[in-house]
Amino acid sequence: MNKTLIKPLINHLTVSIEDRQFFKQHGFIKLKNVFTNETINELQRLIAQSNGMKTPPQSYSGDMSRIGYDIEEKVTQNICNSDNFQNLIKQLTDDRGATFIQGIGFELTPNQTGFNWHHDIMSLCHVMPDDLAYTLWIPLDPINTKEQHGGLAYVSRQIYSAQHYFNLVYQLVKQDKFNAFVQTEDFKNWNFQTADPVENFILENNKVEDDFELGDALLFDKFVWHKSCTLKRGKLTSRRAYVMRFLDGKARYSNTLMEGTYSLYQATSNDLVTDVGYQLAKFLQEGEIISEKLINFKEQ
Ligand SMILES: O=C(O)CCC(=O)C(=O)O
Repeated sequence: MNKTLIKPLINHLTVSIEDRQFFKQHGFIKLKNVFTNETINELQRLIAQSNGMKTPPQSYSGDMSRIGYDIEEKVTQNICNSDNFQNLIKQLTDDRGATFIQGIGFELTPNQTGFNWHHDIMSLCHVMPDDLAYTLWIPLDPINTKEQHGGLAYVSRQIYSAQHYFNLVYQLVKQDKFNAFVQTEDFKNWNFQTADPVENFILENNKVEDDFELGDALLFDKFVWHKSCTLKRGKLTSRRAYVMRFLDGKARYSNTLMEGTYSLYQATSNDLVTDVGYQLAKFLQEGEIISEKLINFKEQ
């Protein structure tokens, strides 16, 4: 086939030194015009047709109409394998690159608040606490902060980072009497995923909320606090987003943190929504550099 007829899924983007510096300092970056219209159409189709998209469990603190884990198809693989995409991620990670682990779909309808301030320890608990992992949030409807909102709000990790939670949970799950402790009321009252009132106050006062056109995306690392913004009533009948989670090219696997975090979650009577950690465990030992073992584990 004539190669010039194949349309790229991802536009070619060059990231400036200032952008790289910004991402390192703040932990997030808005990427303009990354995806072509064809890719956005494919992703809209993917989440509309996915059997995985369903009403979220009651136990979710968020008010979201549909959510689905492990939503991946050819389009996801094509994005990950695209030279332009790999090049973009390399530019933002000092050449380390990143390994894809999971695709998730979200849909918010008018007046729904989505998820409160949180960090993604549940989704990104497979790596050592200090090692990096990323979320690429791809809105599938335009976000206009002067009209309906419905996007994401986030806070620079220079102002308030979630890093200490990853360390705290890692220390907790390594303690001898950890299993007994998580059965106590002291533990059950501890919320390790969402912000407490003081944190809420700080996060609300320092939040950034951007507009997004179709094709734009937000990349943020695992230490960035973020929340959904309520979709106000207006012409959009819902706001959809496709989320891709990645582990940094130098991130080391942690079975201890993964199993420990899953058991903390279950100790608070929640069912696991995904077993991606157990799937990774089939290929990896504690401390191994994930990208050296798995180029893309969903293709293994
Ligand atoms: O799309 C949303 O509103 C939620 C996304 C989110 O919180 C996440 O990907 O962690």
